[in-house]
Amino acid sequence: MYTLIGSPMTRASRVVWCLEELGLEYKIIPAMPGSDEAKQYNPSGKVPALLVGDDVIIDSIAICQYLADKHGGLTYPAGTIERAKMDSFVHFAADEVDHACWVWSKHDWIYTEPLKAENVKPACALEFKKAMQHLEERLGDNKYAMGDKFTVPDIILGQCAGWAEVMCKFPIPEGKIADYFARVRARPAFKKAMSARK
Ligand SMILES: N[C@@H](CCC(=O)N[C@@H](CS)C(=O)NCC(=O)O)C(=O)O
Repeated sequence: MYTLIGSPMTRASRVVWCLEELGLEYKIIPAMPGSDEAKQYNPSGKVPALLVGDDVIIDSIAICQYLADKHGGLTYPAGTIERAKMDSFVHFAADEVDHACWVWSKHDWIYTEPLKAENVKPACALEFKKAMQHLEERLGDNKYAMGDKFTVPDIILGQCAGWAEVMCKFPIPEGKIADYFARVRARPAFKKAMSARK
């Protein structure tokens, strides 16, 4: 039984999705970002965090990759070409896609007014658009990032898609990209992760 720290309204939803994909037992302590409860587990107050015995793992991607490695699903063995290519997708998701959504969010509803900079949000929308063009090239005709196998980057990209569309109002390109996001988000484990938000 794993204990996940973090409201499922946050990046903790990635971990819930991962836990569901792997068929693992878990409970959620729905701590809000920056709360005293979150700081009990991660001094920065950031969520998610995962309790593993006496250890705490922080960062949604590190947690998902740990679970995937430990339970032998959603990934490839370290040191293989497939793993390197999969990790490259994960870094793309974090650097190009999550980053655009995160900076947009800071300049929309997280920062106080004096910290919000003009033109940052349109710049984030542009970065997201460029990322989607790159994603389309990288996906080709693949079903998932790595082909027929659903892996960790599909979770990160799939969660970012909802964030981008619903919160940031970034347009999702029709065709291969919209179809890819619809495909990953149609998975039963994603639907269970979304139901944890209610
Ligand atoms: N790279 C980290 C980012 C964690 C993060 O920033 N989480 C947000 C909620 S989605 C948070 O806790 N924000 C509070 C803060 O930045 O102080 C991850 O993927 O877990």
